[in-house]
This record gives sequence, C-alpha cells and structure tokens, in this order.
Amino acid sequence: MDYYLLITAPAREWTMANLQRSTAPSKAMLLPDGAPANGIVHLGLGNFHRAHLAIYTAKAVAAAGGEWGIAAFSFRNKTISDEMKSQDLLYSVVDIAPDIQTITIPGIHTTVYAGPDEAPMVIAEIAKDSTKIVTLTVTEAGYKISQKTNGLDLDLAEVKSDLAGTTTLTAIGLIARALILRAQSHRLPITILSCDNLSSNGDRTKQLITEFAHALASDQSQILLEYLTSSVTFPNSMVDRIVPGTEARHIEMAEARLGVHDSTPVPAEPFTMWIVEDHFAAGRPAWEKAGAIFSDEVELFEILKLRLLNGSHSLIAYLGGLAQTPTIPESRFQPYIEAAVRKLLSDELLPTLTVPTGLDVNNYIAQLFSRWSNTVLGDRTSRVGSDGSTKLPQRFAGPAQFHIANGHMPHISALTVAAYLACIAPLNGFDPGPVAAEMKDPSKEKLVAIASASASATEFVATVFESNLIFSPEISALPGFKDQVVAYLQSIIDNGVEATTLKAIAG
Ligand code: CS2
Repeated sequence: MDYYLLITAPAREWTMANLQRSTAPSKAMLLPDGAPANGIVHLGLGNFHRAHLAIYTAKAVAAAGGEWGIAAFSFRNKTISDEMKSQDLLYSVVDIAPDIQTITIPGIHTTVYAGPDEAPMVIAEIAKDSTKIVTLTVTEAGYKISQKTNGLDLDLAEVKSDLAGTTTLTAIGLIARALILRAQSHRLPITILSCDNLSSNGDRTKQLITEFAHALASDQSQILLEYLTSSVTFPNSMVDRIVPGTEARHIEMAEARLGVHDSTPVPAEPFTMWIVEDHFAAGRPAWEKAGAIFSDEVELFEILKLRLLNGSHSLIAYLGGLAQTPTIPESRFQPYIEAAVRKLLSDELLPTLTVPTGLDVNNYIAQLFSRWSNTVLGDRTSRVGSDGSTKLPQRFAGPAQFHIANGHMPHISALTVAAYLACIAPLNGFDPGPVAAEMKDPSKEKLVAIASASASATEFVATVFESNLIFSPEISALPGFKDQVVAYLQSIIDNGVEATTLKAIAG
C-alpha cells in the first residue's frame, strides 16, 4: 500500500523517514505531467477534516483506487499546514478508546494551502478540470448565515468585500469565484459537499452560493447562476466523530505508539459515521468501502444527530462551563447535568424526531453517553461551548418552536440558552469562571457589549433576542420562551448552576 497505512500499537519499528518513503503519493495520484491529481479540494484544514474525510478517502483509495488526492486549504490557521509540510504532508490520527489507542496515517493530502494570500491558488485548483469535488468543514460559523434573513449575511464586511472581488475571506465567496472560472472555461460538472453540522447542509450551501451569485455584478451573476443550475450538485450529508483539539498529551501518546515525533497528530474517538446522498456530478471515491453509508434519508439522520448529540453536547458544555468542569466527561458525570441531559432527550428532543428506518434510538442514546464518557480522549468543555451563537439555532430552534406550538414550555432548552448567555456574556457582577472564559464566539463582542449596557437580565435577554444575534425573529418571538430564559439566567446568578438545573428539571 503506497499512501495509506494502518498501524496498530506497538509499531515502534517505524521511523518518520521510512514512513515518508512508504507514504509518498503513488503514481495513481499523479497526472501524466507529474502534478498531483487532486480530485478533491477541501476547505477547512482542521482536526475534524483530518480525522474524518481524510480517513474515509484514504481507506476508499486504498481499497478501490482512483485519482482522489486532497488539496486542502485553511482560511486562517497556518500552523497545521506548516507542520504538515514539514512532515511531507503526513500526520497521525490517534483513535483513543479508554482501553486502547490505534494509530492511522492517512497519507492522502497532496498539497496544503493556508491564509488569504494563498486563496487565489485554491481558486485555481478548484477551477482545474481534474477537480471533481469541493468538500467543506468550515464550521457553522464559516457559512456567514444571518439569523435575521435566514440567508447569507450581506451586511457582513467579509461578505461585502468578497462580493466586490477585492478579497476571498469566506468559503462561499471562494467557491463562487472558482465556479465562475470553471463556467468560463471547460464547464465540466462538479460537486460541492458540505461536511458541517448544519441541517440540510448541501441545500443550505447551494442556497448561500445562489444568494451570493444574485448579489454579484450582472454579467458574473448570470454566468454563475446558469452553471449552478446545469452542472453543480450539492449532496446533503451527516458527519459524526468527536475530534478534540490537539494537546501536548496527544502528541506524547502518538509518539509513544509511533516511535517517531509527529508535531501535528489528531486525537479522535474510535466512533465514526458518515451518511451521504449519492448525488455526485463528476464521480466520487468508493467511500462506501470505508464505511460511509449512501442513503436518501440523510435529512432524518442529520436532524437526529444535530438534536440528540449536538443539542445535548451544548447543554453539557454550558452547564459544565458554569460548574467549572474543564472536560466533557467530567461535566457529563455531574449527576444533575446527566439528569438534565436525560430530561432534554426524553421530553424535549425525542418527541420532535422521525427516527430513520432501522435505527435503534435507545441504543443510539446509550452509545452517546458512553462516547461522552471517554476520559482518556478528554474532549474540552470550552471546545463544545465555542461558537454557540451559530450552533444553538441549528440545535434548539426547531424543538422550541415545536413545543411552544403544542402549549408546552421546553424548560431544558431555555436553560441551555440561559447557561450559554451566562458563560459568554456575563452580566455585571457575575463571574462564570475560567472554563467559560475559554469559550470563543463570533458574536461574543456584541453580546458582551449588550450585557454591560444592561441593567437587568430582563433587559439583556430582550435586547439579545431583538438583535437576532442567536435566533431568528420567529424564535425570538415565541410566547414565553424569552421570559423562561430570563428566569433561568437570573436564577443562575442568584442560586448557582446546580440549583437552577434542578429547578428546570422539575419544570
Ligand atoms: C460538538 C461537535 O462542537 C460541537 O458543538 O457538538 O463538534 C461534535 O463533537 C461533533 O459534531 C461530533 O460529530
């Protein structure tokens, strides 16, 4: 096998030097002129991509061949790409179960780019006729969705300057520019595949690129709109694997098992899942050989995962942030947090779902609790708590709307929003502590400004809901929901997180 290795510990006879030789791109991944065959261009070179799509693609190519090298681009983070370059584009994925660790080296990347200066090279890469698929893991925040309009946020400075053609700062802008080049040259079909936690992520990406196209100057607008209709597909997909950020202890774990130093390994849970719609305009790797499931029920899986896994994850993270528990397992093992999660699942999330055919939901939930309990993986509370303003609407808007329309107050959902606000934008005089302080959020600055200008929890939550920084106007206006968030926020400040959670569980 030339470009994919599965190494199970202990494999100390390997050295980085012989790894590099054995994992150099094979001839199958080179074009006749010797250039790498990047069938896939990926946007978002973070740990999730490196432990998910990269592994599926490496395994598929190892099993079934094909010219499917990945050229990957990071919009901001130069560190990962520099480290990968210094290791001949290799890195290890450490599957961390509580009792065993396994190392996989997916030598599937052929080129890496990083930073706004290199965006034009990525556009050129996508425009090549050999590129068949563009994949994205840019996180919820990377799509630049406005809750106010439920579409592309045309008021954002980055979106405006991408539209003007002076920059390429957004994923949507970058893809749009590249598609225009394709439309003006060979016009070959291409697939855009979102691998982010958005509901109907393919349809959503299509909608945002189409809105970008409408907002362009008229000649380019026309070219792009026609090409989108005739030659571009956007399959929906559900992705799942818990992948924390890399810490020093993960580097040590990788080195202990590999016998060589890898400066950029990826820690990941052993569980992995990928459900994809089979709508590829120009072919795809044999991902089914690597365990991907092609299905027409992607949307059901996606909503189920976004609510049961990700919605509960947010609750665990914000209660854990206030409880000062730095990891997800430590948070989830607090008895009152576990009780809140169970109540959220049974009373507020499960009733809103249609379970996909053949899925045993009790088993799925049992598996979630065991995945959240992986103390050796040690996923951080602050990682899951980051970017809540772009995650909460995906996870809680539907359920909140459903219950209030049926005359019930979703108490634990309201508690989640209150705990989020208490962590990200504490009111004057309240200190949520260091775990919450590590949580980042694109709306943090605005929320903090609103908090410091507010005289009470009532005024704060009212201004946040009016600003549509988190929820759409419909969700912000749901009768009683805002007041319940105010009540729990005030109670967190007055009585602490545990007492407030117990109150919310009692309803
Ligand atoms: C997490 C996800 O960041 C988050 O909010 O819920 O990254 C989660 O770990 C993945 O979606 C698991 O597939």
